[in-house]
Amino acid sequence: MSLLAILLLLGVLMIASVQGYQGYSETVLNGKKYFISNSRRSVSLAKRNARCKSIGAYLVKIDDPVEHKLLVGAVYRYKRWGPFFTGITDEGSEGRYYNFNDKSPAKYLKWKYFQPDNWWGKEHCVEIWGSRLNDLNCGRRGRHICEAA
Ligand SMILES: [Ca+2]
Ligand SMILES: [Ca+2]
Repeated sequence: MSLLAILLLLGVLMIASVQGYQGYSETVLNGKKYFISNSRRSVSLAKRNARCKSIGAYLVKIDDPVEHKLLVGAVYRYKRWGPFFTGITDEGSEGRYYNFNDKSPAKYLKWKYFQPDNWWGKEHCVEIWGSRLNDLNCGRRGRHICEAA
């Protein structure tokens, strides 16, 4: 391989590494864009949503069984450690789940068995866990999923 070819290849690799919305991996489901955060830093629910907004999105809402299934598939294909936070929460209204971004009631909640359990009274965020949902502590380290606005 010539030096020029190597330099070209390096250039392509560098471009590839900076692509993808500042720390997110993009995936298109049913014609709509979703973004999974590459980082597992611990941030607040509000900060997660703010990060989504910075790329023209919001923390994911799950509206129906179809969207639920598509997201479960996307998380499965991602093949990295979670947890994977959604925008669903019951913060400030225990047991009444709503979407953080617009405060609308959560429409579709397919819980894992024995969930939500509000463990130690401290679980107010919702993650995709396997093929279902679980409530967990909002301050946990983890990724989050944004949905294009
Ligand atoms: Ca709770
Ligand atoms: Ca739980």
